[in-house]
Amino acid sequence: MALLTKVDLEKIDKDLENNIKKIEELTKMNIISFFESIYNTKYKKEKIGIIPITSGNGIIDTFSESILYTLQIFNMDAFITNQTDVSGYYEAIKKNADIILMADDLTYLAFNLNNKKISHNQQATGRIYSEILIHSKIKKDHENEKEVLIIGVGNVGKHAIQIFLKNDYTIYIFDKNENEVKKIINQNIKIKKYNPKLEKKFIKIFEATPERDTIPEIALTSDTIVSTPGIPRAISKNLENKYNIKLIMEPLGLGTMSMIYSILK
Ligand code: 2YH
Repeated sequence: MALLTKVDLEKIDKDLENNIKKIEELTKMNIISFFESIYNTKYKKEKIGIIPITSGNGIIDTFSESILYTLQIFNMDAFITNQTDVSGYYEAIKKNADIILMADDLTYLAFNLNNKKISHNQQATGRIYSEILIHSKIKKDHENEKEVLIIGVGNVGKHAIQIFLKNDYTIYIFDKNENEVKKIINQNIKIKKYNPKLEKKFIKIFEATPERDTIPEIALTSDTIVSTPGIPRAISKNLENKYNIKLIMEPLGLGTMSMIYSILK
């Protein structure tokens, strides 16, 4: 799994602002209503404690600060603990946190101490980036509006598959792990192996891989929406501009908001 770096988070303010604007344009919904409607929850001034974690590769410079920035953009009451790890947890509870957020190298979680709901970043990320595609209002009457190409069927992509299945999509999957692809296509008739030779175009593409430039040109049209939490960049700048792609791509904030809304009341 890719570990975020300071460089990925460098432009979190601009990234977040641009992506929120694009999501609002695509879904015709205000961003907060969008999160509320997906999870059927509301933020009611819960206090959120962010705990820096030193284990494994240690503290990522600006990780906790980027989370705090995101929560503040959404007018949430949040703080970063002065202490790290177990002492940070203790501090968060003592400061009356309702929700805690913390991440090591494998897991980024949100836990609501009041209702015991817990969220894993991979699941919440898979969910939000697929919901964006599902709720995007497509201008023209496309026959393949209920088809999606999913590139990368790791932990995030697998969650996306479940969301698209629930919404009755036909799902084309691609992953360099052929065995995994075989296993998944056998699970449901609505999941098919993507074959680039068929020259099939997609209006909706979901990407979650740790690789660069994974989106094939052959799948693109001038109406394609690409939704990707993937780091590094799933589509080259060149292809993005050539097809005027509507691109939702942001390293941390949208996944974090998805985690929070999933554990609220
Ligand atoms: O970036 C990560 C992992 N890839 C898990 C995220 C799941 N999508 N972890 C961040 C580690 C943060 C560090 N321990 C800190 O600064 O607290």
